[in-house]
Amino acid sequence: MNQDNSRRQFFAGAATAVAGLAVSRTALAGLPEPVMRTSVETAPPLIPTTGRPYNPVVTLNGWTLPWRMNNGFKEFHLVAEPIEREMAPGFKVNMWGYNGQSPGPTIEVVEGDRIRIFVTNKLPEHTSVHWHGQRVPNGMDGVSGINQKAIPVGKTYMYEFVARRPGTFMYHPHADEMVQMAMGLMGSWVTHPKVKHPHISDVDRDFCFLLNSFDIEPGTKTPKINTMLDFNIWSWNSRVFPGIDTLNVRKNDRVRVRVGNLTMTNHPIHLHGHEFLVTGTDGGPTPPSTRWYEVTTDVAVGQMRQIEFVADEEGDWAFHCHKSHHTMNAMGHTVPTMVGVDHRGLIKKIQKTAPDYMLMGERGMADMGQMEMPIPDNTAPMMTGQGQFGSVEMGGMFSMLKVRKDQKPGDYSDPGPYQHPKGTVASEYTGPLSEPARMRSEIDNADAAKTPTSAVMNAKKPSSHSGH
Ligand SMILES: [Cu+2]
Repeated sequence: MNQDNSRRQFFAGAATAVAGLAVSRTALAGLPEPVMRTSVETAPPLIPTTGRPYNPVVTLNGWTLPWRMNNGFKEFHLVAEPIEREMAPGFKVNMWGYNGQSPGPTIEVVEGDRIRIFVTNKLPEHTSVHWHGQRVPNGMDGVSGINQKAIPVGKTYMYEFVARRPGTFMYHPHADEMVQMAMGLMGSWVTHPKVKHPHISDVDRDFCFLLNSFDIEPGTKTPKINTMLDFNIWSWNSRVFPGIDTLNVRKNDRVRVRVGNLTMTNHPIHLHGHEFLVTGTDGGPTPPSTRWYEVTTDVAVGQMRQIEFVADEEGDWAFHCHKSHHTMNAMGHTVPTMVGVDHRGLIKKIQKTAPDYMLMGERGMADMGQMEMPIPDNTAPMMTGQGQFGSVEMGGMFSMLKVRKDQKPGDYSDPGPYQHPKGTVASEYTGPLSEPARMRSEIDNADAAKTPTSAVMNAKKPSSHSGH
């Protein structure tokens, strides 16, 4: 991300909105001007200049919504509207979002803050907002039909409540919910502690993002809204690898990552190179006596998790969902398993009638990450990304934690690929090779002595994959 430029534009925009409103008493009584942002770059932390102080979070490929103070209320203005989100370079999707983006901007407040949120509906149908996980008066909970009337098209509703407990939360519609979430309508919410909390540590870097998913036919631009389970695009904040920014930190930083899951399946989130503690869940900060170290934490549907660790190992560490089909982009599930099948001879016959036919899969699918496969326009390749040693063969819910000793405090820019110290990279062994003794004796002892070893290796696995 272009840190300086992004910071300058962002604060210029925020300052204009706030200054414009401060000039007139009548303006203060009215609706706050909505702050919009269309960039997919990770915005620098929004340092609070009004209200109670706190240490801001950084939203991956997102931003925090500026507010205005009005007679003791912290006022925000969300606008629900159709938007276009670039999920990865060259892959643009029609979504529904808030204030120019899907997900909407992160809302950051402090425990005890009195909150007023104006929600303007510019969608083609009614909506509502549910403040997932928070303690609110029942009529502010946002379930249309039960807690409030749905917000009609073109209308603005007002929500008012006190941010009663610190933690990681989410917001999303609770009206035609399946469709509106399938279109990307959602956002993160962080309530910071008012005073030092015994179970909330001070951290040097605090990241947050939502897990979300879409069903987008390759070559098309609009998610299928009636999909229940069979999604094919697995994203963090409506971005897929290599479109997800990396988490860039300074060596020995204490790092917190807040993750919320608004997909329809669970995601085991896995970090390489470090052990972490789950320091918070949907219910708020966890008591230290209940914590244990892990390298993978499962985030179930509708849940939030906060993980914390000290980034004391330098390098580029993979950080991803451990469901292997969630680190791929759209593919056809009807691709048969061809591992171990010898196609030689067959391909020439097929190419006589279909000259473009490419053979894949008989040696695994890594070829797909390396070949320039012809794919429809506006599609993220299934397995993609280039690292300093070649193809990464990933997609979807994949990023990296980049730990550098010379990353400056407060600098979130990408330091580039890690420069490994000499002799610390796995490399080819070129010494003498001896015959494996065990294999030799097994073959000598059995009748299999007559069987060629190649036949033993030539197993074919039938495929009948469907669903997840
Ligand atoms: Cu997953």
